[in-house]
Amino acid sequence: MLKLHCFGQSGNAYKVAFALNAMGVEWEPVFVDFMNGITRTAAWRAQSNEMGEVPILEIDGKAQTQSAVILTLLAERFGQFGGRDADEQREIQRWMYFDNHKFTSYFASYRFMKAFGQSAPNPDVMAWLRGRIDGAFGIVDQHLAHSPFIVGARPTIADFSLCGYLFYPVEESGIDVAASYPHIGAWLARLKALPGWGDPYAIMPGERIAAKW
Ligand SMILES: N[C@@H](CCC(=O)N[C@@H](CS)C(=O)NCC(=O)O)C(=O)O
Repeated sequence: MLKLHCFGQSGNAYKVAFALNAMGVEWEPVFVDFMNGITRTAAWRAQSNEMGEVPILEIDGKAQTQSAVILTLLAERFGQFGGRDADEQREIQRWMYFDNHKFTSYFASYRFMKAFGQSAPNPDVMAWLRGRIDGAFGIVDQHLAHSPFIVGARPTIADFSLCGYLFYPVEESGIDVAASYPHIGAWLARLKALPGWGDPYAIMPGERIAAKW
C-alpha cells in the first residue's frame, strides 16, 4: 500500500493525493504535524526528508519527495496522465518547473502568511508576492484561454501540479482565483469534474484551521 505523508493544508501534498485518486490507486495517509513544527526538527529531517518538506510518498520500498518527481513517477508506474511521447513529456515538465518556481510557490507563501502565520503579514512583502502571483496567474490564464488543460486536450500530471492550491477556501488566501482569472476558473471546473476529485480537507488528514489574518 502506498503511503502519502501529508496534512490537510498542504497543497503540494494535495497535488499527489488528487492524482492518486484520479488514477484509482489505493493509498493511505500518514499525518505530518506540520503546523506544530515537526518538519523543522532535526529528527524529522534526518528520518523523513532532509529538505524539510511534505509531501513524501512511500512507494516500492522508497520514500520519494518533490511533488513533480512523485507525479512523474506515478504517471510512469500506473501509465496514466503522462506524456504520450518525448515532446509531450518535456512539455509537461516545462509546466511543472514553472509551477514549482512561480505559480505554486508565491501563492502558497502568500496564503500561508495570510491564513496561518504567527504574526500579521508585512504589507510590503504581501504586495510584492501579490505582484508575482498576478504575473504567473496571468500567464496561465492566457495559456488556458486556448487549451482545455495545461498540456493539450486531456488532463496530465501538469494539471495536478498547478491546481494544488486552488481548491482551498478563498478566505485562506483572500484571492478569488476563479473570479479574477476566468480561464483558470473554467479549467478548475473541468478538473473538479474528473473522477477522483475530492476537497483537500476531505482527502487528507488534520484539522481545518480558520484563517488568522
Ligand atoms: N517543491 C516542493 C515544495 C514542497 C513544500 O514546500 N511543501 C511545504 C508544505 S505544503 C513544506 O514542507 N514547506 C516547508 C518549508 O518551506 O520550510 C514540492 O513540490 O514537493
